[in-house]
Amino acid sequence: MLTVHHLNNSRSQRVLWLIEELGLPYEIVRYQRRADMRAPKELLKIHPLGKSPVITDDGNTIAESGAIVEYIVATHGNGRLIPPPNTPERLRYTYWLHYAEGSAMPLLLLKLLFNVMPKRAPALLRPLVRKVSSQALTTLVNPQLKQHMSFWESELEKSEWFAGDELSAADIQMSFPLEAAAARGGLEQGHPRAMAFLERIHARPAYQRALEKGGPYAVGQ
Ligand SMILES: N[C@@H](CCC(=O)N[C@@H](CS)C(=O)NCC(=O)O)C(=O)O
Repeated sequence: MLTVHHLNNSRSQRVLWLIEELGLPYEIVRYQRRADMRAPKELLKIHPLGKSPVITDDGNTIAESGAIVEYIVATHGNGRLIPPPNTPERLRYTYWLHYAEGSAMPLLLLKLLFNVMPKRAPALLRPLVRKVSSQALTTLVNPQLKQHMSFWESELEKSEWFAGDELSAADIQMSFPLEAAAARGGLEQGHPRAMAFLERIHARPAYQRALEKGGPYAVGQ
């Protein structure tokens, strides 16, 4: 039985959505974030890094959302949510599947960190930390994030979904960076296609069922 070890308000929401799109049977084991937003220690019993998502299935334990998406689509997908091999769509699919966590999320995490650091710094150091963070945001993070968001916008101009005209698991993987960018990256300014993408996915019955199962979800807030 496919089991999702689900941390509330986290990337594992994406895995629930994928499984709901495929209509597969599964069970959820729930974990609550601690007050400091870290995962509870019990997740370490499932995988040495103690992060979410992680799934278990048929004696396998699989962590890292891209690897989980690949595994579920290959093992249980029956050819669904993945473009046929040796097509331009398949190449785009592979690219976005890796890009989401490899390139987009590190930038969005830096944005979150530099925004939070001044608030968490000891009072005496706060002005200095604020200055350093603000400089890092202005010179390093924000310009790159802007470039990435324009890239998403231009790709969504080519086709409605990231890998072509059909929804694929790459869109499910890309949903988290787009949701994070809408919450804290300024996506709503000048990226109508990316915002329409979010509206389209939020309207999907499988997305809504996954939300009901996963519980409150507020990426980046
Ligand atoms: N690149 C990993 C990131 C995993 C990750 O950082 N997960 C977060 C939840 S969104 C987590 O477990 N945070 C709690 C913690 O680090 O203690 C993936 O996509 O699976």
